[in-house]
Amino acid sequence: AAPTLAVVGATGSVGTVMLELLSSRRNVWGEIRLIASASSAGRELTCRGESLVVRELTPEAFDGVDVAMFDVPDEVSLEWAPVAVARGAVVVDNSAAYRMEPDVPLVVPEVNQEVLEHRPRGIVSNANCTTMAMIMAIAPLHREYGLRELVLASYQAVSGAGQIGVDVLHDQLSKVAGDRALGSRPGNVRQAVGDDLGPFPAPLALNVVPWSGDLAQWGWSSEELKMRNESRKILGLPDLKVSATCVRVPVVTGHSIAVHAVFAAELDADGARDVLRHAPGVIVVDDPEAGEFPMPIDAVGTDPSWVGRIRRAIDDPRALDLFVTGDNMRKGAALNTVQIAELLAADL
Ligand code: 11C
Repeated sequence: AAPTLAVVGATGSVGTVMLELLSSRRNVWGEIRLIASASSAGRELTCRGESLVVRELTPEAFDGVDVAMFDVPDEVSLEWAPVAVARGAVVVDNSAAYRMEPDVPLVVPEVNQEVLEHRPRGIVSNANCTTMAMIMAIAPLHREYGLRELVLASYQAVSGAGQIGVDVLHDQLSKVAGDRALGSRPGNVRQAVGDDLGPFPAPLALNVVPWSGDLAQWGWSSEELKMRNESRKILGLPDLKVSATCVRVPVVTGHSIAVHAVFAAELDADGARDVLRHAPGVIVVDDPEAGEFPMPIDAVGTDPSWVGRIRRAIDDPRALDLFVTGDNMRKGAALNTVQIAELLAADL
């Protein structure tokens, strides 16, 4: 019989994209079971053209489930992924809860699909959305030239912080629209936006905020450490040097990353462009004279990582600078989770 899939967190914004993907991709599933917290249970959602009633998250909800995709807060995954496993499911978890556990594979199918085989805890992790967009471009370059170091700056969309982030940005934009005095004197944007900043430490409208996630250690944010630690794990390079500065920008969906990558071998931009053109899940958009760059307004709603501005560093023949944009809700979250679930289904 075709395998049963559970979607845990089905009513959230990533859950919504998961249902869209399941409705449009090759249909490998038998039953699809939607699960959410008690407050969302009973809601009806459409998947594969069928209306499905959301079930409450209980141990019994996992009975008969082969694969369970989780998009819930870290603490909910910590509590419930082992429950799903105990009931017989393999869990694909999009939270940060298990990513760095040595006995949990952190899988990006185009990059390290082979690690999926070894999952002694029955849990597979999905990478952070900022890491994901970048790693799709860097992994093929690493295979060709041998990666030594990454210096990264992210430009992250507000949807990374959930629907609340999107709502807050739109509210702020409507408060600042039309007032041409705003942004030319200190404090006047803060005043126009008011105190309700949602999940962000400062206004996003007419601004950029060099902070994403929580304070981790030594002044680094959790998002910056995720980019470092997850890149090391996915690429199998435990000593890779990574410095990231994570920045939130007034974009709804589409995380971008400016990358300075240093390699063991000398390289040139044309060779790198050629490597990237042949890489799965990557699209090269690199014609500045024609105004063609990777940008969130174009990448949103698409599957690949868009890569452009590909240049060899002027001062180092072993270093490359490039710009990457990817839809943080799709490949950055829902799509990669669905891809892993499909690989598991094929192996059942
Ligand atoms: C953001 N990347 O843009 C974060 C959201 O570890 O999965 C995802 C956090 C995570 O705010």
